[in-house]
Amino acid sequence: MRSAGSTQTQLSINGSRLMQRIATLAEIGAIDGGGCNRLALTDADRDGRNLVREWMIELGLQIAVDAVGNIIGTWQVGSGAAVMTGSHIDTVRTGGKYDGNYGVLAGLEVIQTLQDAGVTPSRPLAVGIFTDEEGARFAPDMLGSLVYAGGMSTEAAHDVIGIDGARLGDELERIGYLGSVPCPGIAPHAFVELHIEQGPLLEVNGVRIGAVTGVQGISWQEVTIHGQSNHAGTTPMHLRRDPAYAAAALTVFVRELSARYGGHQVCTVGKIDLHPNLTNVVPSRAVLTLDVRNTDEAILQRAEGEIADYCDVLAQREQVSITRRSLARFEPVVFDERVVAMVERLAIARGNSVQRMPSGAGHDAQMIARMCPTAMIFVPSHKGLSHNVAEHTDAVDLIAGADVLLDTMRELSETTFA
Ligand code: HGY
Ligand code: MN
Ligand code: MN
Repeated sequence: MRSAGSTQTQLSINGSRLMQRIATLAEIGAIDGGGCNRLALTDADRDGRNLVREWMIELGLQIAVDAVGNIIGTWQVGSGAAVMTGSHIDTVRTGGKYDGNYGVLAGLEVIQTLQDAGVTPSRPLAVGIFTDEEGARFAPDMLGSLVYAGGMSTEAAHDVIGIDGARLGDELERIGYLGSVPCPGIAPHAFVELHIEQGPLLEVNGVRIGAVTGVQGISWQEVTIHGQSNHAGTTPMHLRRDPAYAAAALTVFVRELSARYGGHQVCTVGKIDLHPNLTNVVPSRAVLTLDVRNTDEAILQRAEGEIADYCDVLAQREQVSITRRSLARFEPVVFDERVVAMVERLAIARGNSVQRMPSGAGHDAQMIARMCPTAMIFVPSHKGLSHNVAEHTDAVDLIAGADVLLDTMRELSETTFA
């Protein structure tokens, strides 16, 4: 790897402009408590897309919308494949202002800073807004970047049915983002994503910048449990075939599995739907989701195996039927050491405290890493909160992270990866 970037004059992003854009975007889909609800491909997501696309046009970027609605804004300067940054602007139902939004808007800020300074990089710079990163409405998560990277066909993505019964392709058309640019997308020269940590580590350690080494493996399953609907008052306990009880037992089991495994093992039951969901009826059906993650693929597979075995035991014991459907399955990803080391060096050169760390959350970078040298930059999350309206990162940290993104993108545009 050769890099001519280190002799560049140091620039700094316009912090108030970045903070203003974050605040303006956060007004779209704003909910009580200061957060956002812009589930993928809803009207609110459309409105957020329209706003950021306007900002891209104001910067003179060439806009490409692809077949799954990814928006790629490119500053067509220099030559060769673009250095790309980006993230997502869809949110979970109780999202914060920064998850995803920060990385997209910092990418625009980097380009505007260079334009203001009359500095033209040797390569095009691109900012990606990837569709449905959260996967909260349409599974899997990171769907848009997965299709962009060739990990899922456009047709399969269009046919994904959301938790509300909507078809992804129909929703893309309805909000006007069924683009004509084919997927997979053009491989960038390199990709670097700036994101809030969404965990407690940086703040607890008093460190400002995370040089992210990779992303842990993710296994999402939908578990459907059928029992027998019955009268809550007349049905003796020993005669019940109660899916709600089975769902609760499975929830406790995965919590205890995480405690037994320790380390990076995490399990979450985020969604439980009972039918008919009435006070005086023993349910006939329970549908729940399992989100199981680990940085180690072998341990993640062991956890999946234990869960499958427990479901068999539970079905037998409670006389219910249990079926499982995979919603997402991604192996752990290790980022390119050359880019991780660049992030680390440039962050230190700016006087930041830095530490290397894996990401507990999924990110678009883990998909684009299939196409080109990729890494991520983290800034602290206050109290480690995210997917929560109280999500917060101090402006000084957000600005510091964007300056590291600026330096990294500049150096990547002058770097040749042998
Ligand atoms: O699920 C995740 O980790 C990400 O927020 N989509
Ligand atoms: Mn995110
Ligand atoms: Mn998220």
